[in-house]
Amino acid sequence: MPDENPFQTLIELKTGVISPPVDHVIRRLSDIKTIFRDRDAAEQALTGEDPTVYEVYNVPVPEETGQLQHCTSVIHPGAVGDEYHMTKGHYHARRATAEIYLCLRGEGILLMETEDGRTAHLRMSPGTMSYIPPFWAHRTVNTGNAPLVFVGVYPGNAGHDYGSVARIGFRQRVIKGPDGPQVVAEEGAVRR
Ligand code: M6P
Ligand code: ZN
Repeated sequence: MPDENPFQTLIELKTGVISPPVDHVIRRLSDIKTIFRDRDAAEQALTGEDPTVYEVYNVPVPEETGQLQHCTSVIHPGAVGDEYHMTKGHYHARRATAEIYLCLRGEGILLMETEDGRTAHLRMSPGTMSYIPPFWAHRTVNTGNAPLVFVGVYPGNAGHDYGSVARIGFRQRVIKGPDGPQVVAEEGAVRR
């Protein structure tokens, strides 16, 4: 029996802000500094202000099968050393769950990989709708000069597993190359 009512939120397309106000997560550089390859550049950046790297606006929905989590993410432009601002990245705790990203603003690259070593990436720009299949870890990188704003939709019971990415790291990075953003293989061993 239905025990919930339909509802609607409004996304400000330029900023990604959702109203009425929803859960708001702010990730500052101090929270995620270890994800960047140039640790010295990260420490150097932290001697000044502690910049906001990205924000997530999460519409609260029960974490249950059948539900659809949905949120906006806003990755602010910038870099740590030669590496663009990016999200922590995660697998879904329930691995067999997919996700869709609809880009509203900005330019970016969606990095993906599987536990058995496959890698992929997709360019994001306004209007692109990217499909992250089940079992693929995902991390989003802002390669432009404006905020990268996108909507994410995923199963209610998917959950976030950050531990695996933190332990293993991502096999690909996006760095500033002479001709623009470059996707490069992570140097050295996969585990660190
Ligand atoms: C997208 C979705 C969210 C995720 C957010 C930030 O909006 O995938 O589920 O939380 O990006 O990414 P992360 O959780 O890896 O920091
Ligand atoms: Zn996800």
